[in-house]
Amino acid sequence: MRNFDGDSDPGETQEWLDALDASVRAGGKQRGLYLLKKLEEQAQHLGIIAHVQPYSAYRNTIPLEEQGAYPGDLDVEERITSIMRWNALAMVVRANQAYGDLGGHIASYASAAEIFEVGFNHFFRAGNATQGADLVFFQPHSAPGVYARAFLEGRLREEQLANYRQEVGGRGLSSYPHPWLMPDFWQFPTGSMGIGPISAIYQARFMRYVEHRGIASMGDRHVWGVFGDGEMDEPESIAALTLASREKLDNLTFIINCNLQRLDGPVRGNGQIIQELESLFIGAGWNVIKVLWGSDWDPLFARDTHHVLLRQLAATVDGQYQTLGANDGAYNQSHFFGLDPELRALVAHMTLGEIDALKRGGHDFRKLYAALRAARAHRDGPTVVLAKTKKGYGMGGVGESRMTSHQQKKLDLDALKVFRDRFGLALTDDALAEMRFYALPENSRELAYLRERRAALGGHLPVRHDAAAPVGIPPLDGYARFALEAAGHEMSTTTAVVRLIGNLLKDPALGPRVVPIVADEARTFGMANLFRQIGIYSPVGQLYEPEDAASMLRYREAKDGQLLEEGITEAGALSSWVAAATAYSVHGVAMLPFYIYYSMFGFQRVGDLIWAAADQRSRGFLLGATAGRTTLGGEGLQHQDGSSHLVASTIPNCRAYDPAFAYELAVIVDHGARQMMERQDDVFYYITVMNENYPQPSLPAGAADDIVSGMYRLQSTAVPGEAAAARLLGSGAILREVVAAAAMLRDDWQVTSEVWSVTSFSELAREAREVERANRLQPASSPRKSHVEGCLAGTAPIIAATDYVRAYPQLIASYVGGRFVALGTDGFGRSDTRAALRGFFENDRRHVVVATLHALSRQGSLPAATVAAAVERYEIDAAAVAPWTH
Ligand SMILES: Cc1ncc(C[n+]2csc(CCOP(=O)(O)OP(=O)(O)O)c2C)c(N)n1
Ligand SMILES: [Mg+2]
Repeated sequence: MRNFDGDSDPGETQEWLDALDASVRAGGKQRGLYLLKKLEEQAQHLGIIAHVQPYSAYRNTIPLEEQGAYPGDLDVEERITSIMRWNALAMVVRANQAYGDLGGHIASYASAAEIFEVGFNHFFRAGNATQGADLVFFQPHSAPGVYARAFLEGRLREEQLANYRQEVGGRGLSSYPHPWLMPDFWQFPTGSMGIGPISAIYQARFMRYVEHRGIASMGDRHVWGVFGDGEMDEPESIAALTLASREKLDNLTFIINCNLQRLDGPVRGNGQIIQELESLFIGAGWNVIKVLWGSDWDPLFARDTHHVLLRQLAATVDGQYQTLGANDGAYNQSHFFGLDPELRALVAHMTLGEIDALKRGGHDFRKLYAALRAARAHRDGPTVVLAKTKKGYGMGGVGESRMTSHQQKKLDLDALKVFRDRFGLALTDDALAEMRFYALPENSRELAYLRERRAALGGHLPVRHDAAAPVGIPPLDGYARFALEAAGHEMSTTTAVVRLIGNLLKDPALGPRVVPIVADEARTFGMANLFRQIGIYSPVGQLYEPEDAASMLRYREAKDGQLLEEGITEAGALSSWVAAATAYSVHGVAMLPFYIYYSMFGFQRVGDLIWAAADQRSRGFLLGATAGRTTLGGEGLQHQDGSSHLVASTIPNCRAYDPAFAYELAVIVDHGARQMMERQDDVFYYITVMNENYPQPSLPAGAADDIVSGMYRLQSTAVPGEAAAARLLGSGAILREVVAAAAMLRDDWQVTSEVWSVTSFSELAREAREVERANRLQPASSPRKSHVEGCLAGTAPIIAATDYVRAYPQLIASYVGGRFVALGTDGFGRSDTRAALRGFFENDRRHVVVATLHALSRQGSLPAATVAAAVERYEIDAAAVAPWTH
């Protein structure tokens, strides 16, 4: 025997191997396993290894003997799959031939077709009378394959396929899975890599939560996620793997399409992504099933008694596998099998054509079926199926295992002919040239099979539902009385919102549907009382005596706990929030999640997850706490948020508010809860709450509607009946600076002003934009006026101060008359007292006064000397450099 891999004594090695073989023959696999464990212990004792490599040989996990029979009709399934391949390809090529650069991908679905088809024909279940559907996350750029199937099933029309990626006007199909754009079809947006995997895990987890809390039964519904091997590099893809095993989520299966390539080239050219992923998942506690080689390899492995083949497979890096994949049988014979005489002998009986046709496991229905069945049957933990495939499988010289496979979207006639012949498609040259879609004849065996399989699995997939029963919200003046009638009582808006949630939790109808979520900040926000009151969700309850068992606020974990304490993972907490916020659709049960977090770690940290939440029509509250760049005093540059409201304003279905007072907050929460739970609008709310304690006034009569619209007049220092000289706008905690400034203007400079509390510049701007557009496009109709125009008519200057960057209040600048001056917190935050920070960022009362005087002097209402006098009087350092420069 050769010295293949540094073996210094092959004879001795063989003796050990023979001994193991003999033991397994005599005592069975368990005996073999026992011996290996003992050897491993001994090896650790001798210090040879610290721990064993967590990966297995480069072969299929499920041995042939355990594979079992295939329950489907392989011939029919092959034919159907070929047709899917063609229609998916035609869809993309047509979109690009006719319209230039609409994009789209062929090679990914080409590699995933068998994975999808085994799922669709045998595993992915639609809902029935007794339980809901499985949740399936589809690899986004394989969407054409899902459309191709829906077309064959008669769910999509030819015209829709022909308009792939032409969505304007509602004719065509989304590039990727987008529930916002195809609300009856797609459930989960996966187009941004990494979001699918983390979301799938938290959806599977939330199903357990819902069941353990007795809200709905999940039966044996399963979550399937088909993801790319390149995608697994995203932090989000792997961030929650241990949660899935820790909570024993055996309702979850990942299928990773290991085509060894991503967009630019190999995922691990100089290594093996499959082995790497295997180690990762095993380390994270998952059940791993590798599907590497197709059935035609089985006889080769059976004859590979000395494991030359296995060793050669193990020694081949992915970059080389790709090259082997791109080349023909002759190349594979000389560059792989020819590397070793014993290996060459193993395939000596095969023609070059047969060698060329050797399939990877991810293209073999039987191997995939066995793996998915084992995954489905696995108990007490999640499973990952690592399916080895070829990118661009069947695309031949233009795309199979090519570096450029991912970008290939135009095929010439010759390439199409090769494709047709490769898959035995009954298409004429004309049909090829015209890229005609292939519809199954009504009386065909294939169509009957397709329908029969889906009927057996409950019906079509994917389907998105939207039919949950509304949930009533209790009367505002009951649960929020403390806020509406605060009468000067001191509290922060964070305290107020926590009290509101606490009160809503007590409502018999709504209470059980409320899902409070934190990322290790419950104590920060004063929510520790909820630990005991509603319990922290844990699938195993509490296996220890908590240190604070005697305390009123004890740390109580419970199987039916209601609070989701996610630990320090904003991505995880947000994914949990999405699972709850889409429960109305995914489970037909409306839930109302409140995820409360450090506002800086929301839109900034996990903004893309929020964007995906918006796409999937999430309904719930995001609470950006300890908000405001100067209001969160001590925490400094990475904690002080000055931008979240600007980002929130860019999300069409996000309604964002920066309330100053507890009553504003209560009115907004109430309105939001009704809009989402009673009216069932597809919106979600973002509300910033602060940790600054101050006296809370009571709700002024008649203000509620305007609070929701975005602004209302809080006070005026003008003589009744006369216009004020200036309008002062404030939001959040900075409103109090503005109120103080109005008094200084009156007392120090005899300037009258109005003070407006702006609860949402983004809502004001949104409505004003709408009105402006309507007036522009329908000039013949009588012009409408927006709320902000109505409030701020006239030409007196407007000074707006917030705790956010100036661009936030400037959202309304173009809709109002009068000079508009914005004060805010542009620049890097830093730690100091609130007063020092407001002085530094120039959004305190003194600066509001100076800005007002300056605006009045510019319009000639005051001498310029007054401005200078104010700068001096308030000891403002006029020579200081601007805050955003340092
Ligand atoms: C967050 C994010 N970054 C980049 C992309 C662009 N992108 C789309 S597909 C892709 C490559 C995917 O490779 P892989 O996951 O291996 O899937 P395959 O197509 O090979 O099956 C990239 C980079 C994206 N969609 N999302
Ligand atoms: Mg890939």
